[in-house]
Amino acid sequence: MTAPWDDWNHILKLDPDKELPDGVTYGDLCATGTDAIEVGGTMGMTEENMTAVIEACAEHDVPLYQEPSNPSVVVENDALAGYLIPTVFNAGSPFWITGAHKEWVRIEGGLDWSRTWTEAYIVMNPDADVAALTEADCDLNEDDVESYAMIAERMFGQEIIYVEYSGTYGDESIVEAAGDALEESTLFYGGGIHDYDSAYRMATHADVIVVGNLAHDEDVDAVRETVEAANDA
Ligand code: 1GP
Repeated sequence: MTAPWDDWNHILKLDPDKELPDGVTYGDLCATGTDAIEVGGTMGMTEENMTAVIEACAEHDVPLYQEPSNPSVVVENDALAGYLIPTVFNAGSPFWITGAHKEWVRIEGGLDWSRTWTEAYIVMNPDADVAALTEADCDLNEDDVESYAMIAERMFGQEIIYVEYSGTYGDESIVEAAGDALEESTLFYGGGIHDYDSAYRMATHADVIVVGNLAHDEDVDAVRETVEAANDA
């Protein structure tokens, strides 16, 4: 079975609650060569701001995914290639493991299963909003992360394992350990990628790197460099 992300190296994650830098458009970001755009964020998500970003990207030729952060913001839009639903394996609150999901499956109209997948997050930056919200236990060493990656793949059948350092550049040896633990699943890495070198280094350990803040903070050339690095690695 092939999955959409089998051939991806790079994802651009756009946060509907954040502005773009002056002079940068969603079209510019879609044209960076990134393999997919993920629309999502932790705080301040509404159906309206999600929809605005989805519509701004829809006219450009790049696969578009929504990553809803809670059941109330799932947007039904034909422009979406799909939904990537997070589940946080090291969450302290079960709401972020299965609780939100039990609400997701009964949203009005139901989930479109043919376009819905999950991402098994391992949240690693204790200072990130996502860590606070999910009460994640981020005090994890290589062995812990390797074990989480292994159970996510082999016990829970997760196709995407996502080592998330949102807002800070992660520990490469931990990301490498997660990669080594996986046989078939795809490893996403996100957090603190800010230039060619940081993108290249993490892309040697992860199958797909996710770039977020850079798109909101720097010129589009900086984003383009991370795409090049992901493809070079
Ligand atoms: C956030 O993993 C992504 O969910 C990307 O992180 O914003 O630090 O690039 P940054």
